[in-house]
Amino acid sequence: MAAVGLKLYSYWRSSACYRVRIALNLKGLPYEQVNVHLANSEQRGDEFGAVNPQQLVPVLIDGERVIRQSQTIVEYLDESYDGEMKLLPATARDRARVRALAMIVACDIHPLNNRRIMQFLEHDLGVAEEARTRWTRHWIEEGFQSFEELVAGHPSTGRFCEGDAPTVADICLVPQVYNARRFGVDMSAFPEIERIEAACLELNAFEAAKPENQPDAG
Ligand SMILES: N[C@@H](CCC(=O)N[C@@H](CS)C(=O)NCC(=O)O)C(=O)O
Repeated sequence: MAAVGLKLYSYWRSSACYRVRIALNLKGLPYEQVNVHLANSEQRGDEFGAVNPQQLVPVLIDGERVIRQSQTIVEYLDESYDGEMKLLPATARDRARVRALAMIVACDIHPLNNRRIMQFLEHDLGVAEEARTRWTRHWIEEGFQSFEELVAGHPSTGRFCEGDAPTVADICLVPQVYNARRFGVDMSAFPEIERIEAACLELNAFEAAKPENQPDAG
């Protein structure tokens, strides 16, 4: 199916949006980007609230369809469009491994550290900056330790998390490494993750999706 008029509600620094941008690029799908400025609370306004009552980016518009949740969007794109490559492997067994890796990031790391959680810790619970940074690093490091163990030396790991083509595992991993660096996590403790990240960033699809390469970066 040819893509007509894909539109992504996005914020440059959001790692969930970063995942979707990588997926769109890997699939070779052109899209229009609508910037939702999270730091200016645009996600809480009526306009965006009508698009996503959860007040979260990303949201993908595909014609009449509104698709929410980054993992759902990535799988929707993969299932709907042939594109240049498949983002999930061909067998159920390999898909299970890839999805489990992706979920370490999407379910067990990112939700503990995203913006609204950090703001609640700060404004509602009065947690000081040093403790908030410790919290963020702790959950990233704990998740990355398991991720590292599951990819280092595993026979299915290749140039990327699974074999020699990028999958949803890499799509989740690279934005989380970006966040880890932002919060001062010592990435030398995770050499296999760093190796895979470097392999991904050699691809233009990952490079072009980087936060600093977005039109709303600032
Ligand atoms: N599970 C959601 C998480 C989305 C999410 O947390 N988005 C963040 C940016 S990464 C957001 O929009 N935050 C708004 C806020 O903090 O107010 C997904 O994967 O799409």
